[in-house]
Amino acid sequence: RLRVLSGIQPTAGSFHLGNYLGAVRQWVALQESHDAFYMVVDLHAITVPQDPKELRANTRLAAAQLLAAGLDPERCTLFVQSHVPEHAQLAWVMNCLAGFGEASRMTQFKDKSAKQGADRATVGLFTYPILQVADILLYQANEVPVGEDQRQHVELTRDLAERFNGRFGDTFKIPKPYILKETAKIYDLQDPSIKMSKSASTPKGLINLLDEPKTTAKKVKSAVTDTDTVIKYDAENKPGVSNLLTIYSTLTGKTIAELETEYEGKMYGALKTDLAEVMVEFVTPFRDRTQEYLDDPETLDSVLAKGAEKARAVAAETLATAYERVGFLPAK
Ligand code: AQP
Repeated sequence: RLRVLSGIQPTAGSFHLGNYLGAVRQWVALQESHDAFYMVVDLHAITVPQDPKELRANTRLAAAQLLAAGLDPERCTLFVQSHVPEHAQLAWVMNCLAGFGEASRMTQFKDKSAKQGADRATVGLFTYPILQVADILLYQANEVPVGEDQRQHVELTRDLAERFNGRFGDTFKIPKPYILKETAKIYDLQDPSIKMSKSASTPKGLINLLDEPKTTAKKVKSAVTDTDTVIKYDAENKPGVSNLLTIYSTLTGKTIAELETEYEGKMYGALKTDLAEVMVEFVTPFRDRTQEYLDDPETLDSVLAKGAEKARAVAAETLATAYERVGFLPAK
């Protein structure tokens, strides 16, 4: 079995539709065919200021949402990043291998630090991609299921793994990004030229899965389309409608072509009303299931404890090999 590894931040509380369609949905599918490791990346979360109480609550909330989305602890390893100290330990080694220039070229860092003001961005935000490199390499992952915005970080992982292997001998698997073309980038409902994101989207453009279903329906119905009237997929000229068709198609399993036929001659309003209904049908049980997991924190914590134990067994072995290759004197 090939191995996959991926993570999600516990920062915003609710997952948004981009997180789900771009990443989490694939995680659920891949646990059937792959040896799957998924984590809530709380170490990444503190690259921007977090309230400690909220961070703890949001970490449980993220795990609850992953289970609600369909991750099954019998089929995958689900854990919290900070429960496995090897992440931070390997990250240091990788920090010492990465060039300052190559880290400076990470577009996500450039965007996020520009937003915060370069002087206010933390060093942690700068080295965040290197921590991600360590996350992936520790598990010898073959594939990394993520959205398009993470492609550059997986490329960096490949570069650093090759550099390490070249310098110290074959140690790490070279991972590949696993990015589904159709859902690689879900766009903001109000501004379909930008990705749906918790930091860049306005509340109306962002579908939070834990919002009141009524609010979600309203957001879908007021999604920006275009002045044309034809319902067809054309990402370049009709980005708003194309985004809605992608979402509709993924949530229902109908192909885009089927939807185009179904909506031939119909108005945008009809598409939005139907999609609003599809969305409500999706988020309502998702919210309920999330709440059920939250209502039983002991079970949730025990799932995470077992996950951490399984993850640590793999991570510790890789770290020990990496330390040995680097030349650290083994502790007796
Ligand atoms: N719009 C999106 N379309 C497709 N995939 C997306 N992902 C995020 N947005 C989209 C994917 O979700 C996974 C988890 O990402 P994250 O941990 O970075 O989650 P986030 O911080 O909630 O994502 P945001 O909203 O993108 O955060 P900001 O605004 O801070 O940048 C990843 O696999 C990601 O690709």
